[in-house]
Amino acid sequence: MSPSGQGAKEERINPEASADTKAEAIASPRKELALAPSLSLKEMAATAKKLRRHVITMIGKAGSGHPGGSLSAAEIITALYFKVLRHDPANPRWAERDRFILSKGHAAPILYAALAERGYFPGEELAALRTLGSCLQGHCDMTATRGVEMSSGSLGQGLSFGIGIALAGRLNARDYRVYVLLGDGECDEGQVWEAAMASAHFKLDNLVAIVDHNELQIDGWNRDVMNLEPLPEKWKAFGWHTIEVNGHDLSQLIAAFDEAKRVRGKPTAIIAHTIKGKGVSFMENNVDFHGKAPTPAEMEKALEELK
Ligand SMILES: Cc1ncc(C[n+]2csc(CCOP(=O)(O)OP(=O)(O)O)c2C)c(N)n1
Ligand SMILES: [Mg+2]
Repeated sequence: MSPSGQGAKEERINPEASADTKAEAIASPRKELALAPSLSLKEMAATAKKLRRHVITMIGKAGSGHPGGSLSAAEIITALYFKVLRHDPANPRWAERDRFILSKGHAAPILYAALAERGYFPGEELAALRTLGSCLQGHCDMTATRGVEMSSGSLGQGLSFGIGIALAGRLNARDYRVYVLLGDGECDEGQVWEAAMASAHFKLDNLVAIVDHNELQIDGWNRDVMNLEPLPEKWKAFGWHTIEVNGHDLSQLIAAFDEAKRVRGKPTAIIAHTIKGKGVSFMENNVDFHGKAPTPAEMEKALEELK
């Protein structure tokens, strides 16, 4: 859709848009922001481990939460928040920021850990996970937490929300990008596929869906609950540029995000093969830790493994 002739609508959708920024965005290539810490892959791997330690400590202290799907996403979240996203923790509502939407909202602890490490709020807040009145609720609450873009937890909705933001970006001639992290079990939801179809229909090349493909959901293996395969072929058939990566390999993830930036005329799906509970031996591939906190003894053992 042409950005011209949309003035009245644009102002309604996004009153922050100014004529100057619109012209700039159209004329020049996307400006990256030099705010991301320039970390080596080794330092990023250490960061992912640090985020995992936060997840264990937060959920252990809270006595409830979802460790499995938080741990499987540690490298995905690290790649995004420490490398890929154009964002400014000092200005979470910056109009030009890339948007990250955690559609699998039960994995909030891994997002909170990254937001704290990037300075959206003090790290001490992490200890208040799931307590009454805390800014860190069990599932994402955009009204409570600085840096959270969407209230999520009811699975299936994040991609639709992402489409809205991606379309608004196009209407307002902004060059931000939109990233949505989905669970693979979440892909059982019909709304995901309606959104997948719409994203391709609208040729949203500013939209990236990442599927945390850890093969497990709440009740067991996907293949037993609802067979999803062949998952990459399904995204392709829905019109998406599709990339498969090892979701624990930061260089593969970063390369996939770079590739997605170069794709024109279609959205990109990154199928990230991961291990649920990754990094803690007794949680790995263990459905029991989908939504169960470690006991104090388990917490100690987990933190020992994550040293
Ligand atoms: C609409 C909806 N139905 C059911 C649930 C309950 N629920 C929470 S997590 C989950 C399983 C999600 O599995 P997956 O998307 O694979 O997440 P991950 O393995 O990454 O934790 C379910 C069914 C929910 N949150 N929302
Ligand atoms: Mg899963």
